[in-house]
Amino acid sequence: MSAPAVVDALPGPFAFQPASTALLVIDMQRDFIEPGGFGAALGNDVSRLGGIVPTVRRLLEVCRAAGLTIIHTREAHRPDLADCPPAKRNRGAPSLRIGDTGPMGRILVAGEPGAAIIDAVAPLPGEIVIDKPGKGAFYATALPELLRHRGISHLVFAGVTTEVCVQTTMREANDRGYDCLLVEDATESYFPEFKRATLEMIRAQGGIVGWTARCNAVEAALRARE
Ligand code: C5J
Repeated sequence: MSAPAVVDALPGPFAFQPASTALLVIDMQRDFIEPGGFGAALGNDVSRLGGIVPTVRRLLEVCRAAGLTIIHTREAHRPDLADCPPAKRNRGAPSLRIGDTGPMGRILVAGEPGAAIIDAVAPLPGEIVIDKPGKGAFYATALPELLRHRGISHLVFAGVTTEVCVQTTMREANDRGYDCLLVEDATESYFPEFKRATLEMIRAQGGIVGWTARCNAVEAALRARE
């Protein structure tokens, strides 16, 4: 077996073999990043999220070149909303609820313009795209089987939002035995304090949920193997 990539991470080095590692890019969708979507309907300033797009794009390029499995997720429901619990749809007081029609089509519904991944980080042909009805990507999806069939043991995380779908999926993965790295500058939240707290709680107590590192550190680790 060739030498692993070793990332300068916190709370310590994160070592992985590209062939048994997947990059999970969580929910880089118009509904969260652009005005008029789900994030905005919940009252959030969505402009913060656009700042990570160049870094997510760079991370994708680096991981593609190194041969990692690339997986994109979308939070998206069936058009009949059969997979959207009423508790989720009725929560809070958004200006538009899941399934309502907004400027980018029906909110968080698969196939609608708003549910699409933004062009700058769009999946390439052949990359895996998973629609998930929950916050966590392991719930009610084929992700567990996909990872098992490919012999994946390590996961690198990017996407939005840090403390909701990214953290939920990372915790699901951690409990299933995956070693997980969250790329600090390739994830964002509507709430900077929630992002900061999430990064800290993930890597606290010796990495109780996993590791964190900047994109440059992942890139340097992969280049060192070349
Ligand atoms: C949210 C997500 N924030 N992708 N979804 O509702 O984090």
